[in-house]
Amino acid sequence: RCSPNILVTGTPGTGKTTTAEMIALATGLEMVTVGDLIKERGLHDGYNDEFDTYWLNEDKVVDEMESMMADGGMCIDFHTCGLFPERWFDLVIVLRAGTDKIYDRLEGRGYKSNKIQENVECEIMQVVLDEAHESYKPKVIMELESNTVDDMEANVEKVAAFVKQF
Ligand code: DAT
Repeated sequence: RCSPNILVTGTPGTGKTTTAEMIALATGLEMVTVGDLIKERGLHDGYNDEFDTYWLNEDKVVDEMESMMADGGMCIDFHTCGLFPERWFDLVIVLRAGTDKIYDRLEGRGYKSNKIQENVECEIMQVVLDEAHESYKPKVIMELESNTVDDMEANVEKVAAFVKQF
């Protein structure tokens, strides 16, 4: 492929969707928020009331996305990464943020306290970073701080440079 596929992953509230939007604007890659795709196309097994989220159906998600990933040029964002085939991605960005930032951002989004707590623990335990290392080669993984707007702008510049030299 002549244009890369990029995955932006990380705990909810680390800034994936915002960062992926800015990457798409800066590079011309097409952005897909996988969480929205799951809702719009029903790629789930119903609703989990306890955690206010859909039960993920990994096979439905991967089958649906296979053709859109085939030719490159995609920047996708999702809060977990182990379900995607390794061959899809040329760059896997793992965004990290302080637990105070995660807390404030998710509270601002109206999340219930058990869901905020679950995600704060996920970030402390670096669950998504570990999952990325289990699923992708070290050379494609880029761990980036996303605490401030300056961080985000610097991250987008790094990714834009990667896309340019691809
Ligand atoms: P995610 O997609 O990881 O759940 P988001 O992109 O929706 O996160 O961001 C959540 C909120 O936090 C949103 O209001 C934008 C803000 N935000 C994200 N990253 C930020 C950063 N690096 N600096 C300041 N605010 C940020």
